[in-house]
Amino acid sequence: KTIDALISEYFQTGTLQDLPNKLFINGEWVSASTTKTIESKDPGNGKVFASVSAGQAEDIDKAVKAARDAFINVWRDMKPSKRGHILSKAAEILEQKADYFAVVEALDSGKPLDEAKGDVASSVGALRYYAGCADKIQGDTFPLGDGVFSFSSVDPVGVTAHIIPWNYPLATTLRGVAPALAAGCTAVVKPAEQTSLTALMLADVFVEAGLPDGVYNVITGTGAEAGSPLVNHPEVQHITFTGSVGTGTLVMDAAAKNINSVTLELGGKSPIVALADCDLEKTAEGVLWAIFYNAGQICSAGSRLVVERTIHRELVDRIVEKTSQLKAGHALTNPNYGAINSIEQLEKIDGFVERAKARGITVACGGERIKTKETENGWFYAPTIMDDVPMDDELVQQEIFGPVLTVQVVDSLEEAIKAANCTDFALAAGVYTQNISHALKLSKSIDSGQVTVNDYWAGGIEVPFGGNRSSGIGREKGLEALRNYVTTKAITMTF
Ligand code: TXE
Repeated sequence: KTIDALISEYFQTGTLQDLPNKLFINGEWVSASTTKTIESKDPGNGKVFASVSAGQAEDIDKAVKAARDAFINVWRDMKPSKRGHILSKAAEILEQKADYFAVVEALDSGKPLDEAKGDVASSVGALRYYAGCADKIQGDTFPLGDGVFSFSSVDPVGVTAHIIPWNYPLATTLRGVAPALAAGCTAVVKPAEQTSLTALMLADVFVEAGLPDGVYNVITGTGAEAGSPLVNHPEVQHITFTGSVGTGTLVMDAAAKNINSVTLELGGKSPIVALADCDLEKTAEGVLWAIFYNAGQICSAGSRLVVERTIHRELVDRIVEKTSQLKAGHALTNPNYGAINSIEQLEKIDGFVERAKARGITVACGGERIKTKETENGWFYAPTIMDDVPMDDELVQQEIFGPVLTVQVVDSLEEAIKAANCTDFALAAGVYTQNISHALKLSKSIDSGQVTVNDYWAGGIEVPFGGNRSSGIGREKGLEALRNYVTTKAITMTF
């Protein structure tokens, strides 16, 4: 079906044909052990358009056992270049089905269709990148002198669990699953209950690509009923989790009980430092998209602007001016500004802003839900800028996970560094300056997993991604991600 046919089917019927609603275990679509289901709601109008199964501990157990068998019997020992070939094939198939995936992703998450297309393209990119890595994971030799030969074998860890959030459902799934599979591990995925469809649809892509049964399994369900049994399962060897700090703590606790490794990609409150000598236009444009892309529902969104006083007024005015270009609407009408994923998240954002207003904090723009003809009864929040906020305010300290930019005004480079590092989070940061020494100084001094200079979203699958402190543990993307899924065995022989 063409993209236009899919869109008109949705607007005429309120759903799409053939959306998956079963669990995918051991290469087969199977019913869950209960008849309970979870509704998928369209954030653009609040209506239910699909439903998925509420998987239970029993289903998780079946999926983990299938993944364990597939690991031991097929995938672990398959020639790595063949594993890579299957992943390449999956990339090709996903690319052919990109429009279908983008439409479903946009509907499920509320993000504009073009943003969803970008997510599918980056997911294809992740599959291709790690397909190429499959036969390049190799060991070392160690010098022990005459009569001894010592070398290492780098082996897959086993069954890996992937707990996925709702803001980048497909892209986060493949960001973890692609390197895991390339390394020779098998996977059990638990998507977010709000956005389960594309992880399920991916199963058909893998089947068509020739992935052996049991290598990729998907159990939809709630965090408590499906996520918790998965991360607590004794046969799981590594957990890759993206989500909130609170749930991340529970995941790490579960991993500790089984002595498992974890990759935790948690929240952020990432600063963008704008120095007096920055290119104001480029900075305003960079900040606009750093906070308002995906309506701010990005762990690494640039949610705090740390700006030197001499340019504060002009820069904020320019960003405010630019927010008038953002037009909210239903994801499938392809606006340039999308919805908030759930009513709960919308209320959370509203709560932060209303409390700040009550404390007397200046609202430079936005500060309310959007209710227009285009947004019907959907969950939309206006692009919001809260100006000149004190360092200890909750707007500075806590992750809002929505389209709210918090501005902090500083008087020197030293103050800017202090302001940038003033939260418990340390995920990402941006720097806007024309002075290379200042750019280097800030890049080194800001505590974060990544810093970009003069273009907030520069980067790609090649670049390691992750945070420090409350923002998490470990890195995804790049060659570093492969380390999450392997263990080193040292073999020493005497002769
Ligand atoms: O997150 P949860 P929620 C932040 C953001 C947001 C807040 C709450 O600030 O407002 O978290 O969102 C699964 N064992 N981020 O409630 O609970 C759950 O089913 C195992 C930032 O959605 O962390 C889902 O699949 N799994 C983030 C996933 O964890 C459990 C993206 C994330 O849900 C579980 C999303 C349990 N006990 C939210 N409980 C980012 N870093 O990008 C829940 N889950």
